[in-house]
Amino acid sequence: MKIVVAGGDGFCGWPTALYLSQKGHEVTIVDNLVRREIDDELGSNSVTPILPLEERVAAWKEVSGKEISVVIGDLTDYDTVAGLFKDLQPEAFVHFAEHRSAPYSMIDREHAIENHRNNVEGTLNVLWAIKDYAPDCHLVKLGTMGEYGQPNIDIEEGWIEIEHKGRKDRLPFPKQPGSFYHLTKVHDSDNIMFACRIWGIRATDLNQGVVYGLETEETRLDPRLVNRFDYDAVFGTALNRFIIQAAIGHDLTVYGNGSQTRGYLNIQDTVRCIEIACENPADRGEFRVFNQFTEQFSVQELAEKVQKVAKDLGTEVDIDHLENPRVEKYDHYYNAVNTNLLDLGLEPHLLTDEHLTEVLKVAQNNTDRVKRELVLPTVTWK
Ligand code: NAD
Ligand code: USQ
Repeated sequence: MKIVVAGGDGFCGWPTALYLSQKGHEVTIVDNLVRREIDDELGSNSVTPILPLEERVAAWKEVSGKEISVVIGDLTDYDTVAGLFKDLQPEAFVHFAEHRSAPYSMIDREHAIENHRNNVEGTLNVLWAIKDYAPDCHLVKLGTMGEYGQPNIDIEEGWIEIEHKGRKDRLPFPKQPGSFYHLTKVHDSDNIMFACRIWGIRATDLNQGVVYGLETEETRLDPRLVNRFDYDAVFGTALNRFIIQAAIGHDLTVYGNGSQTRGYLNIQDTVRCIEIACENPADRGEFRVFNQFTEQFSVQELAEKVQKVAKDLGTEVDIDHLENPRVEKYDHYYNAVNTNLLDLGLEPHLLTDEHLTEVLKVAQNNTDRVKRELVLPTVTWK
């Protein structure tokens, strides 16, 4: 298939582009490299030394013999987006290209607005360009499990059957997101659902949980293909942060009592989920939602797993319960459905000590790149 991977220079996008290319798909990466600019803004960096995008893609060609095309472009620029659809006529457009950090969106008013502008405007441009230039293209859009929040009922996959005053309907599942970033994903979902309904666009909204891990089969082929690995308190995510904290002998930073529970998945499953979505497109006019995670954990459980694996490797780390910089629920009910992707053939890589050990060793080999001052959170929700 001809597939565009928007955001293909990022943590999820890069290994996905390699995986799809390895599988024989014709892949074009579109990215404006803003994530690298944000590293400069925050004084941050990837723990792994990632090469510039052109060099990564050249290394891939050398290693695999396969070519990935690159367009340096911004999805908020409509001429760029329209040109992509006109020229390439992709069968699938995989859309990772958003600002994805909850703390980043909560820094101040300007960051909240820029987060909304980038994410909502980019997705609107993609929807209009599909309508105008490639109406059969399947939009595969990365949403987030965080759109639902933590309701006191089971979380369904996008839709819920409701009986109200004797009448029934299948309605969008209620959304209670926990940051301005997570809100942008809700707005995207609404806009995509509307576009499917009025224009007959085909779309799959992948409500992804927190992604952990680093390497995939393809990134392991050559050090120049290594994936990015965030650890700072703004872009680093829970489990990956704990692994890097263990590597540098830092206390594990559990926020509050650690009972906050979320859906998680291995980066190796992210790439497969994208393949499954692309190869099983939504129908014309269908707005399809898959919950993309494989297991549920509280942050306390994750910290304890990392603590144990670090100890087995000879490093003792403590778990520190920091005052929570966020406003979020503790001791809440959490049970989310995730059967759609399993039914289409996903075979999850579950979280094992072996996996944690592999990633911890990579972190230990790169501790000189970690800036300790970026580990503790400074952005608060209040
Ligand atoms: P990332 O920040 O590492 O990558 C995003 C990429 O998109 C970056 O390379 C960035 O330069 C690019 N980008 C951003 N705005 C753009 C624009 N306007 N035009 C062109 N390129 C742009 O993030 P990630 O971790 O790879 O996440 C990818 C997607 O998956 C995001 O939409 C995110 O919300 C979603 N997601 C991520 C996780 C996770 O744990 N990492 C979990 C759930 C959902
Ligand atoms: N947490 C800690 N300590 C830390 C970091 C996080 O206890 O050092 C806690 C948070 O308070 C939260 C949970 O871990 O309860 C998850 O936080 P996170 O930073 O790992 O994830 P989140 O902010 O939700 O965002 C990440 C990605 C985002 C994606 C989302 C999926 O950055 O792009 O949308 O995971 S989900 O969580 O399902 O919404």
